[in-house]
Amino acid sequence: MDLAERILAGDVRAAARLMRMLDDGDARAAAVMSALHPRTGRARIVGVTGSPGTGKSTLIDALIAAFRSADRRVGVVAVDPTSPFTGGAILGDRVRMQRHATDAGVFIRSLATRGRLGGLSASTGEVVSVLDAAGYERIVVETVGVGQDEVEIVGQADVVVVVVSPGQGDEVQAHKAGVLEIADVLVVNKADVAGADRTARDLHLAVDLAAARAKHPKVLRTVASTGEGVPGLVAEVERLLAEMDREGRSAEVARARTEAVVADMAAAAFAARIREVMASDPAVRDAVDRVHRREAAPRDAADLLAGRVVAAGTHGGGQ
Ligand SMILES: Nc1nc2c(ncn2[C@@H]2O[C@H](COP(=O)(O)OP(=O)(O)O)[C@@H](O)[C@H]2O)c(=O)[nH]1
Ligand SMILES: [Mg+2]
Repeated sequence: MDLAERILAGDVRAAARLMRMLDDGDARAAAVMSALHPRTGRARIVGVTGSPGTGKSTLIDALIAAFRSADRRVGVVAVDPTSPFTGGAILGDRVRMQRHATDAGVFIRSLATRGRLGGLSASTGEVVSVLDAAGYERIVVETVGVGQDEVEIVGQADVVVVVVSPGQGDEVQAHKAGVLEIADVLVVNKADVAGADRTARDLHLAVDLAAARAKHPKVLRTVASTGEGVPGLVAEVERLLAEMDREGRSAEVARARTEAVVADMAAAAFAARIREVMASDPAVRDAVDRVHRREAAPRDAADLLAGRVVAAGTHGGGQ
């Protein structure tokens, strides 16, 4: 069996291998992705976002267990811009979710953001596609909720879970409008901690005040570290997914996701070409030299560079 066939058969190692190839920019990955594409589109994406430390990773660990007991295969993509390559959060998440490490029905992948197009790592969409093709029915994407990332995840997830915890009062206050706009479900995690009641009350109030909006998210309480409240969260997520299917909204979200994947890919292609043209085009090099000597402004060289890249297209060489 070739790599695509192994992935379609649900082979975890084959999926991991393709993801490494994508990370490394291995040119052979593209053909495998193309072979997988017709067999994708079944997975549902659950975005989990919120400030650092609210308990998202702990909650996802509990969610995995809940989805598994309902016999669903679960993929997790943790996107953390604060951990560029190694270290803290990524290692922490791995260790935290370690108890699922030997379960072939669970696949956990940590990605660092590459700082493109609003926060999600450029390959998040590809990783989701690989998991989708490999038969993971629920894919949970964890992003740190800081402005842009939140906005980005909304366009790509079927259901967005916003996690808040007590003691971030002022912050919740400040972001309330934005949080309400993107949340399909609001979770007050750390319900075991003082102040949880107040946080939940504040959110309820805000939801009611914004009742005219399209979304009217439920406010649920969880204790991620013990699993308390998690079955209720899973039930609400599944209810929302079923409702979307009935109302035909799943297709719209899937279309938006496709658009984001294509845009990210095009952006990556342009970024690669920019570096190539910068290094190889004598006129561009001259322009940069003039900027360096303060004889021209950076904008002049950037305009020239952009023009040369567009004129050459993205298939001029490399990639
Ligand atoms: N008391 C309490 N602590 C929690 C709960 N959920 C998570 N934590 C702790 O909060 C800290 C941050 O959790 P983490 O999942 O890494 O948060 P993330 O940054 O949002 O992913 C960790 O020390 C967790 O053990 C909870 O429900 N109650
Ligand atoms: Mg985390």
